Amino acid sequence: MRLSLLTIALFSTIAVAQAGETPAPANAKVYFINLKDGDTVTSPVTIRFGLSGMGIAPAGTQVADTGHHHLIIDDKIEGDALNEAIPVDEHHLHFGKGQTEASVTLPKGSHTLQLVLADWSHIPHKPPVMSERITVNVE
Ligand SMILES: [Cu+2]
Repeated sequence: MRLSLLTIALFSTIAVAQAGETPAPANAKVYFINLKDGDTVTSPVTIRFGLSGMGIAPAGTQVADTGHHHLIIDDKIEGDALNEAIPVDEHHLHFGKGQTEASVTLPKGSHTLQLVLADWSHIPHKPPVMSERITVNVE
């Protein structure tokens, strides 16, 4: 009993220590190069990811001041989620090969888009490096 409690405590400590601890330079900035809030687009839409103050490294490669892009569609990453690996689903696209643009298929209608850089293990940096969340209309 005592042993298992200790094990749980140890694992929790490790999890907390690893979460969202990769530092980002204060001047780091991620942004949409070719889209702005209110744009009307057709699907598939080519989205170009801008990054300044940091570099790109593929997922799994741990290098200081780098990360890989994530496109968040119709969702947001906030609160505790900022300390956890970004999920992998249709609302959270990972560009773990180091891609800086993508052709993305979106259903017709209004959608929010946000870029989030995350570290080698898909966890946002500290402080988080996120673009503004824009709304586009897909025709
Ligand atoms: Cu990722």
